[in-house]
Amino acid sequence: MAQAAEIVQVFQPKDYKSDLKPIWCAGCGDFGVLNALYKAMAACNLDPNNTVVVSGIGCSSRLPGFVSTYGFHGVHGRALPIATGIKLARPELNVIVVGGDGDGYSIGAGHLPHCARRNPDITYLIMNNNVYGLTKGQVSPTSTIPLISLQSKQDPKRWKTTPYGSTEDPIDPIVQAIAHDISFVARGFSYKPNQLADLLTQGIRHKGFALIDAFSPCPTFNQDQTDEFYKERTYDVPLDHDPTNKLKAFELALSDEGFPIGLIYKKERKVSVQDELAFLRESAVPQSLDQMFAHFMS
Ligand SMILES: Cc1ncc(C[n+]2csc(CCOP(=O)(O)OP(=O)(O)O)c2C)c(N)n1
Ligand code: SF4
Repeated sequence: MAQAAEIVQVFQPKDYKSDLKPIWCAGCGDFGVLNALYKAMAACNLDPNNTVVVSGIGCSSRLPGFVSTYGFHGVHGRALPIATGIKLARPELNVIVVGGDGDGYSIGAGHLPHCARRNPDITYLIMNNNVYGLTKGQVSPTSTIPLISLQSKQDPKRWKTTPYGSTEDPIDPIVQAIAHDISFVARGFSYKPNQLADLLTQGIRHKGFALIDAFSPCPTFNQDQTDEFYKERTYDVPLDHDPTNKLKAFELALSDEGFPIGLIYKKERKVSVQDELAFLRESAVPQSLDQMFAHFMS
């Protein structure tokens, strides 16, 4: 008897575009990141019906609206717990988390080490523009000293968000991620979209929590960390770098030669929390809203 042929669904990057056109400013780095994400989703052949893109709040966090998968536009800084909850309840879904450096490294920073400990099988893409874009140019934890937005330089009376620029030392998200033992740590650049797409592809395929920090310049509010700034200071991770060597990963991340772009750290970690707590799923997840209300009202 003839065997039924296996149906392999092949998606193209265009299949992930939604009907909404991005409303980012002309020249925003997030366009390059979005295109890289479309390519990576196609490379992983993610079924849009089985994929959810979760975000916090910010210009970058608008991204789920521009992708034709399920989406969850969450609360500022809380994308990771929402995504972890989705993965716990529906482990068969592909869960991709997106947001800005303000969202992930400022208000949401406390979630990173704990998400690293739980190691859920989700991918976190941070569009790092070293500034708060949506709220018009305040400094973020990755702003260099002294970041003063264009408007502040030209007309401090009108733009007062950061009149003295950044006064605090920036954090290094890659060094922090390695210290937290996040099981896949990479850095990309929106002006190198093919390389970023490849890193995202690897991150989505990685079993465990993957963090990809992508430089994504904001030409409207950050005149210091521009595309030119990063073009001059980024370089490819050397071919002989061993990402499984934690000390070498720290060495690379801490090097003052510039910003390495590529896979920096990778560790096979124990099975993720969503598998360990699988036994809770049947009893913990109400099958309907009515059941949920009944559960909490009883
Ligand atoms: C609880 C809470 N605090 C503050 C805000 C205001 N807020 C909205 S977006 C944002 C920062 C956006 O910066 P980032 O996350 O880096 O994203 P970008 O806009 O640069 O892409 C802030 C402070 C908010 N919406 N909710
Ligand atoms: S304000 Fe900056 S981050 Fe926001 S859309 Fe414009 S260029 Fe992009």
